[in-house]
Amino acid sequence: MSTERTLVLIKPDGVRRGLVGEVVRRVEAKGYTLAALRLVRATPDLLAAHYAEHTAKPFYPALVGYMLSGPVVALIAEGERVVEGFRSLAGATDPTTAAPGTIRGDLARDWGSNPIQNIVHGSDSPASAEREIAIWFPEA
Ligand code: DAT
Ligand code: MG
Repeated sequence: MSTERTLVLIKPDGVRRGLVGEVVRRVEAKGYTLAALRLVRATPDLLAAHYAEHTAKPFYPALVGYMLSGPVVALIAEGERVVEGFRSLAGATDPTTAAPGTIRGDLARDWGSNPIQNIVHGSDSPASAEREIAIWFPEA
């Protein structure tokens, strides 16, 4: 692999609120290349693989319910240090305290519901990215 890749998910709240274009715009405006993009309905098995590190956490059932609540947009973004770069664009996990200027800081908030709804997922390391890309884009 010459260029680094990351997996971005626009979660069901992002799709429902019409924010697909805005998220993709930010990825493109930053200068990263889109290598693949698709609208997907997650399944419990797919989410168990994707969130393997979280399946034992108390918030996991609520997280799965949220991720199954509507379609998700999955995309692969490419570019030097894109994993770190997209995490920086996405902002902190908690949308209330995510910095203004970030996707979560600008577009997400606490709705008083479990789990945290924060619009996007971004892989947290190049190794996670390749693992997650194989789950969401088995042909890539
Ligand atoms: P991130 O998405 O910033 O990598 P993570 O991997 O720790 O965060 O958690 C995955 C998702 O699970 C996160 O985007 C929102 C949800 N989540 C994390 N911690 C939570 C908690 N304590 N309560 C409810 N939902 C949580
Ligand atoms: Mg994570």
